[in-house]
Amino acid sequence: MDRKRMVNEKSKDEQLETVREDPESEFLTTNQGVRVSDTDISLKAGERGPTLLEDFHFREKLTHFDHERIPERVVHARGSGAHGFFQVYEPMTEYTGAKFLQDPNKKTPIFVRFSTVVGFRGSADTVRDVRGFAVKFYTEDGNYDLVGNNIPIFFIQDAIKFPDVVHAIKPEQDNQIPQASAAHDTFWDFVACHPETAHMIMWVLSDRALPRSYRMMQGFGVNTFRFVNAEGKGRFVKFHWKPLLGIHSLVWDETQKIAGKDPDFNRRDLWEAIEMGDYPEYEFGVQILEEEDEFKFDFDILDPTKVWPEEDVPVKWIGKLTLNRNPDNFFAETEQVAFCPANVVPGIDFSNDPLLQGRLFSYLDTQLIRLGGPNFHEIPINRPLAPIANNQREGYNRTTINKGKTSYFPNSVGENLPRPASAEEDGYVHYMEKVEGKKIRARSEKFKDFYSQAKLFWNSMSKPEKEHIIEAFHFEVGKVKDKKIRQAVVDVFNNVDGDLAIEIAKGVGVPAPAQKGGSPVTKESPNLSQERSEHTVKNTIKTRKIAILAAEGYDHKDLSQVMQALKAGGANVHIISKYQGMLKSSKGEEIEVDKNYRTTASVLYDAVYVPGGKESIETLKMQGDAIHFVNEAFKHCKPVGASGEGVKLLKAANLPGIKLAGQESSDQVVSDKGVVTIKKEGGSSSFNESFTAAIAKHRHWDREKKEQVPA
Ligand code: HDD
Repeated sequence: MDRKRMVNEKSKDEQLETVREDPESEFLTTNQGVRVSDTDISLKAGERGPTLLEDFHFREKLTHFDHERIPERVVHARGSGAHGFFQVYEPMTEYTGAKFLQDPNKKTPIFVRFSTVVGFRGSADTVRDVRGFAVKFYTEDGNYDLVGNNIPIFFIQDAIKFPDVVHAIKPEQDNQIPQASAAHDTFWDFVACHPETAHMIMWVLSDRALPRSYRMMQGFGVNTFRFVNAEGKGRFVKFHWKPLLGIHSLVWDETQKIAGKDPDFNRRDLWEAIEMGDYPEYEFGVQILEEEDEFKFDFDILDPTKVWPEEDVPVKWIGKLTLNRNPDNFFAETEQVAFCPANVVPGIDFSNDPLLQGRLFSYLDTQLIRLGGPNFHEIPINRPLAPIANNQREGYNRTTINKGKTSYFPNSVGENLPRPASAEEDGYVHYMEKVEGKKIRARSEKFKDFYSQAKLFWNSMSKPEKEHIIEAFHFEVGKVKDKKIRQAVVDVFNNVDGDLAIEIAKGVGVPAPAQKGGSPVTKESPNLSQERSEHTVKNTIKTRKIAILAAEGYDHKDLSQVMQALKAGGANVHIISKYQGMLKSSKGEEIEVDKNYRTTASVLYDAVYVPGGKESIETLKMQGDAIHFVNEAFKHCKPVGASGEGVKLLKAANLPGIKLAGQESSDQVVSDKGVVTIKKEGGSSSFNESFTAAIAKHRHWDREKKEQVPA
């Protein structure tokens, strides 16, 4: 008897279709299916009389509403989901028996949920935080969950400390302040008391914690797992996701402003990209380590606060994930989806990483309270495509109607079924690792090196990235009220890099360490840096959002040809003006305004362009909003372009240290630190090329005088 079902790209969608309801095709009914004749006025004893208990529709409607909330996730409460599929590039038979990693023609359905960690369900998207990157693969062998983050390491080494770190970082227990932020006393006290956090803190204070988009961030399995092939040979692995659009971040000032202007920024970005057919794609990578190499490194490969530097263990890119469908219902899918790192399929196994070992317990446990009992695997989004057959019965919300007499094994009444499967029949057989040791509460010696990789990370950063980390320390630790904690943090980071500690101290009002310290590590690993990483794509403007500022009397030819060039490169372009509606060009053509200054802001765009048109520019020069738009984009190191009269708006904005088109011949493009200008109006392919190249770079950090801009 073969328990297999064929799985293809559509299988999950088809399964979900069986429970979808189309609201438009039905009369309004109660939950008992009785058609309702009035849902606006409750049943009363007389027009002005009391409401009657017998109004079953009223009672059902309110009762249901009263019970509509379930507990939010204790961490990762705010998230956004999407459907898609996964395809492997070539058979991975040598390394793993996992079926979904064998056939390049097979598309395995997946559901992904991206999340922030600390904030409540309604908190803003763009806070400084780790992002969750959880993928559920609906494989023919059952569900496989890869529950990762966008940072490859973790705060702590042992799961027993998870409640402590989460309590410390969440809003403080007496007053529930602050929301979705690590910038408070209890968290930094935790850091100072736990130097094992040093490496993770470097990542969390880096640009990694401010992703421009879920579509532009990496993902990591973090823990060490195992691949096991059909012969039973095991190898250690670490998992990676790499976005095909490159790895890009926001800047801190921008994230704070976006949190007010559009708290759904990342959620909206993901939703809109999928709606527009700009399907996010990520390559799947594995670092594979032979068992005999387990002790070859100066770190312990089971320590989740350490990376395996890509220079030492290269990433093998083995497949691709595509997100191509938005959920139909946020609650049913994104809220009720339940991930668990213990959900593995034959060919994938665990390591003794002590953080992972605890995770294997915690997720199922948390779902029991969050989703109200042990039957949450029956919720459609969680239901595997592989058939379920076991003797587990009953419990809250059981929907399966198990037929037959028996609910135990072995049995003679029910033909001894369902029975365990052998390895040949795809039964999951745990990897037979030899383990011996005393029962002991201890960690291995190499776990105690807390600083070498924090220093490796610091060494690998570009200059602007280092500056951002220092500024982040100034913000986060500067908000700590207790001076002792601020000092203790400086002292911890003096073990990483003495100069860094001096810089932190300078910003947070405590003395630099008496003795300059630091880890002796001099090595660099460029792929740890977003700016230096070979994974950071800087040759496409696909899906970038570009603002065009214009007013009545704009130059239509100028605007249209730049807009067309940007659209041809795959960018999304918005016309922005004081009022929505139609704008008239200098020659009478018309164009529709997408947003006005009240409904948008420069922080919601990747670049800004100002076309010519004398009258339009005269108007814009008198609008503080337009000048501010340009200034703010400039300050956030975004590409800024202008042509013809448009250059005059940039002049009025007073961009410090920037050369604009002026003296040159009219068709010469002037490109200075991402500010691209040309005197001529009406189109130039060389302008389009330079501006496109500037946008593809995403940010231009070399604007040394940007601090002078009052935005
Ligand atoms: Fe966790 C949720 C990722 C350590 C306990 N975790 C959760 C989610 C992600 C991660 C992405 C959200 C899943 C979703 O979208 O529903 N967690 C990680 C990573 C970790 C990690 C990459 C480090 C390697 N987590 C970790 C530890 C524990 C937990 C050490 C406990 C011992 N995590 C949980 C949890 C959550 C959770 C309490 C909250 C909601 C849920 O599980 O479903 O069980």
